[in-house]
Amino acid sequence: MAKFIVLEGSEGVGKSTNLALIADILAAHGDVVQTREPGGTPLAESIRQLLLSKQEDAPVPLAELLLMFAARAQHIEKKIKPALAQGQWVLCDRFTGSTRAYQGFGREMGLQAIDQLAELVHSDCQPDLVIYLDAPVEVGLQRAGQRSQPDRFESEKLEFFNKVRQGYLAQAETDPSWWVIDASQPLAKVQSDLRTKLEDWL
Ligand code: Z5A
Repeated sequence: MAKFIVLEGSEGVGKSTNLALIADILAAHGDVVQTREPGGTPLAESIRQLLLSKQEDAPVPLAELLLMFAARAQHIEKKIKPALAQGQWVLCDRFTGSTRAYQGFGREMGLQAIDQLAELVHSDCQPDLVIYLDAPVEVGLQRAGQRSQPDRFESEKLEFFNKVRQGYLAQAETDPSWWVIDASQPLAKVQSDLRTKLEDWL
């Protein structure tokens, strides 16, 4: 049966790069819908623009959190659930694990409100597997560093991304549906680790 798989990790660790490999592996097992958060539907992509763009009236942390879940509610109802109902695999770049890491830990909002929103928005739609690409923050930032115009999140300081990583590691430690892949390794090794684990799991 097709499942809901999420790829997580902080800035520049290689999510986009490895999404293609995972989609290829899954394609041998059925149709794959590749998507991302925030985003994935026209409305949710518009919310993504609001969240990522640098503007004078930047969202305060609570507005940022609520916008993440507004986009997610739309994405789940319009795209994720219909795909799963049709027996398609859903492969999503980021999900609520990002919210716990970025808003819960990075913005220091804690997990209580996030867990309540997650319960409200998707208690009936949880990832079957979360693949977390882990690397020291400096490695990801260096890889992503080539970008000429960093967005609002990419403009955060090292300290913020270190808290985000702690948030990810805390989730991976306590949730058995999470895998940790060492993304600081050369790409060929990251991809062979991913392939081996995923093919075993499938
Ligand atoms: N956000 C949030 O705060 N709360 C939420 O609930 C959600 C999101 C859902 C948008 O995410 C922002 O939204 C995100 C968190 C926030 N901001 N940040 N930071 P995004 O996914 O669009 O943005 P991103 O994380 O910045 O994606 P990214 O920078 O594109 O990173 P990536 O996809 O993980 O990396 P990549 O593009 O695949 O790789 C970067 C470079 O490294 C590239 O040149 C690769 O060729 C290279 N690379 C990849 N792997 C390797 C290895 N192993 N060795 C050497 N080089 C490598």
